[in-house]
Amino acid sequence: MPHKLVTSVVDGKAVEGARTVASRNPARLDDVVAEVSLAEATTFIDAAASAKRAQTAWAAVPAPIRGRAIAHIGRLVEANMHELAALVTRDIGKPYAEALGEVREIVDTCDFFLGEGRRLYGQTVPSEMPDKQLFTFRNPVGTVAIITAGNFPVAVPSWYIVPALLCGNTVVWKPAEYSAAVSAAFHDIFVRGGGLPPGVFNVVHADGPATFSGLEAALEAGTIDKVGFTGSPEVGREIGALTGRHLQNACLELGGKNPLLVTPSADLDLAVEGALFSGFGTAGQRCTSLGTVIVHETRHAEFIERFAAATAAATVGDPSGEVLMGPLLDQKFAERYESFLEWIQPHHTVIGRTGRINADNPREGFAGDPADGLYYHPVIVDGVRPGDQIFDHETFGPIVGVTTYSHFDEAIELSNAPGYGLSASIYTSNPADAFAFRSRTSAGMVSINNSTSGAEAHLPFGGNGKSGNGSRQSGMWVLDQFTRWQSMNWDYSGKLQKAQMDVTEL
Ligand code: UN1
Repeated sequence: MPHKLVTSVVDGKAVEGARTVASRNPARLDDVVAEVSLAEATTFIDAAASAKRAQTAWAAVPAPIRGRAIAHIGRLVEANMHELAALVTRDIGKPYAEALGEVREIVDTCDFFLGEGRRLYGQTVPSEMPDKQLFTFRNPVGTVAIITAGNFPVAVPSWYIVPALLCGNTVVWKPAEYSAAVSAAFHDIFVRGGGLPPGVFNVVHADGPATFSGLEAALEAGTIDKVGFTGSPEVGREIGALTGRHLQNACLELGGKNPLLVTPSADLDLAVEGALFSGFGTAGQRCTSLGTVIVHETRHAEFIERFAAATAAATVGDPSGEVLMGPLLDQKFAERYESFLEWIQPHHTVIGRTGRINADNPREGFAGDPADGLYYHPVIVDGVRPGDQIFDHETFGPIVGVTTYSHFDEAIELSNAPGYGLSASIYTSNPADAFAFRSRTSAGMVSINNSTSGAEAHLPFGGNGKSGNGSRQSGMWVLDQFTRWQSMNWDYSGKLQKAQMDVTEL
């Protein structure tokens, strides 16, 4: 298949970098999806300056008209849904049905925010003095740098970019290098669909070091006012430190080590289905993927037996077909995942085969169709405990730990022990357990009798602890990321009334 050169777009113009890298289809490594021209730090700096220049005029467009631009973008995405989803599948190996769901999430996000353009409410507030009125307004933050991962190459960026634009901000987007082809298609649809003037939405394809130095210089120059980042906790800490030094509060959405509790009253069929989907769907590469099943000791044997059988029957293979999981995202992730496999300890019971699927004998271990890509076996590791790396850290791959508990308090403690706090679920038919879990989990998102994955586009999305700094995306909650409150008071008494000093006493 032909592949194209993907370049950065700054101020409406294509900008090439000094070197190119190939972005490959992880399901067929000989399929080069795009050659990506990698930008230097200066391109990022130029993009931020261009966003800054474009921002005043964009903010002056009435919010309902910006909402109309978002509506047009949503329609164009919808009209190109299948092509975009097929490109997601080819670029990162996400099974087609999931890729289509991901593209639909952009449409959902546009649907939500097109109305927000007519609703970007402020308040009228009573004053403590007569003949004086108080008001609040939402102002755009200014210019926004968005740095996103490639596991959700279009839905998650839309969670930032759609509300940022709607609120009157301009954007510099740095997508993952390994999802450059679909990122370029997304950018093109947004700019064309929204009729966005040059500089309003810039895209910079760059590696980590160029992005970091470009971002630092732009923060220094005052051309970036807000940073949104979805990615690993390690990089999130660096972004948090960098933005903190510039007195900014980044929106950080980081990883998860998401627990799933199976209580004595759980419906085991449902729990197994949920564990299978959130453990191995997207090959375990969602930030909401299942990390550890915490199962009551009386249900452990039965759960393991059923979960192992369901996993053995799961289809691994060509993501353009109907499979539970395709390949890992990219060579870099495959290598990282392989190093995590070394965390398996002698006291663990490994169910299934670890590592790459053997192309010569694909049915060895769990079933699979390896083709010539980054296919791995789904694996269950029973007997993990706090202190084991596999219990404590996110693996970002198709591996699920299992541990047991005897008392409910112990289950809660185990579920919070790794120090993340993104998504957590409990399977129970006891409402008291469900509500106790909700109030005691560290997670920002809780599921009752549902898997850890599958957030909807209009609910607050985000985590605590190592999963983020408490910022929330999606729905009306994200407006607080992309606007700043301004207050105004208007005194029409014709005299100086001094707050706190001239208050009428009752
Ligand atoms: C992510 O992995 O970065 O809830 C986001 C879910 C998805 C979003 C995951 N809708 O699993």
